[in-house]
Amino acid sequence: MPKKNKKKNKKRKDKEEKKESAVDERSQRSLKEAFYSRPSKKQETHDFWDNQPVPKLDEDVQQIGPIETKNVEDVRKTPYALPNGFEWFALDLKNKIDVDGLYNLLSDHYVEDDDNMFRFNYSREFLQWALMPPNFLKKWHLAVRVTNNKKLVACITAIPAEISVQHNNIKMVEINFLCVHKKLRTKRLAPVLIKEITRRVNEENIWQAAYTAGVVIPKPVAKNQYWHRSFDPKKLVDIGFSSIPRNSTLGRMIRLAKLGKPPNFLQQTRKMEKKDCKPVCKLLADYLKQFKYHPVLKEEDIEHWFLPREDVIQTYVVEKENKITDFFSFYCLKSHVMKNEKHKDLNAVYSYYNVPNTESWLDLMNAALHKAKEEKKDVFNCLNVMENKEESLEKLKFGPGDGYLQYYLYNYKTPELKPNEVGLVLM
Ligand code: MYA
Repeated sequence: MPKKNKKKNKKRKDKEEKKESAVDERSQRSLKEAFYSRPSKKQETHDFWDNQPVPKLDEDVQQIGPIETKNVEDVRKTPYALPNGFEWFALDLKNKIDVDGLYNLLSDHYVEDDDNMFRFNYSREFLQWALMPPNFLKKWHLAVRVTNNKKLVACITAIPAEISVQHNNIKMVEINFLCVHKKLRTKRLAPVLIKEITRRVNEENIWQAAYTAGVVIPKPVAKNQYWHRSFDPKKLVDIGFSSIPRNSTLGRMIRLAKLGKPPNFLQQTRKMEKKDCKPVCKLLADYLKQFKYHPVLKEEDIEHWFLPREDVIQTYVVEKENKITDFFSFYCLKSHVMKNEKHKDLNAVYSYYNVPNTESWLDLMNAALHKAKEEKKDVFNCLNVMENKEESLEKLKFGPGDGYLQYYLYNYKTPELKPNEVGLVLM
């Protein structure tokens, strides 16, 4: 081909790519944030939350520290009363029957998107991973059963954690899996569950908690947004997770979803093994110090949270000259697709902790995308925490979702944090 034509062709190709990348941006923007509610109008009064040690929604928090202090001796000795016909039950998650019970309750009644098209489907293995870290307590795997037939109808969980808030390390709990059976909703059972888990945590001389939610209640510490990188646009469009933007076609979306070149260090990347816990622990601790809200993890925690478990958590380390220099991780979480004949599951992964050290954040995240794609996932999700910043995410063809996730602290004040000051990922 004559040189001139080659130049012309290159120019045209560049122009087309530029155009496609703009279209791509729009197509990503139309991705639906499937799991947490869109920001809703703020509720004025909160009968329950207005009487808890949390800042008011309109409070301009400037201080850092606990809101109230109490003694273990003053903690109520008896569980809170449940409505007649219901009883408290501590789940034994080493027991298959209890794991099945929890799995079934959440599988049918846990978090859905605003249009009730998708519902989280945490696997049994995932629940055991998420709820049995070192020093977990059975009494914090709290459920409500129907007294007659022992059927589980509600739950809430706490796990022990050390969390640094504005450089203060605090022994607290992480609260998760608050769920009430659909037929028992809006009967004020959630406040009873929250009060009872608080009592059980206070019994252990712990007074603070970290949690996230899609709803806005008094008062978020940070508001983060989900971003999505699609691998299978056809399926995502079919199930209503994504839509084809005006000025685009499915074919174009498919073309644009193709991954770029993998980073060179991918050959020096392998799944994390037990022997890597020490260097991974050190790398993560050094990295997380720069954020204002982050977990403090010991080697035994690293072993639990990061060692790969099939279809639950994947961690890859970069090894150079027998040294672990960087790592990345993501967890695997399916959702039920509720209104589709062809597809029953949405197969997603969520970015967990990435520590770029000798490699750039961009290359590390690109490597994570390649590994997740190899595992045949439909979409790679992440929050705009840590270094997951808009300008970098866009380079890897992530698009912002339309939902937000709020981070909270119970009984601890801190000025509101910017999304990238958060160094904590809860599942
Ligand atoms: S977030 C995931 C929450 N789960 C779901 O979204 C699953 C589907 N939904 C349900 O199962 C129910 O709708 C739930 C509410 C159970 C959510 N966090 O019983 P109600 C307040 C906190 O009549 P229901 C996760 O797991 C609401 O503002 N509070 O309502 C983290 C109202 O209070 P107020 C919430 O719809 C959980 C009251 O409940 C939430 O039948 C962290 C209404 O109660 C929510 N997500 O049930 C929990 N949703 O009148 C806090 C509603 O004041 C932990 N409400 O507005 C706090 C720390 C505890 C430990 C402290 C130790 C020191």
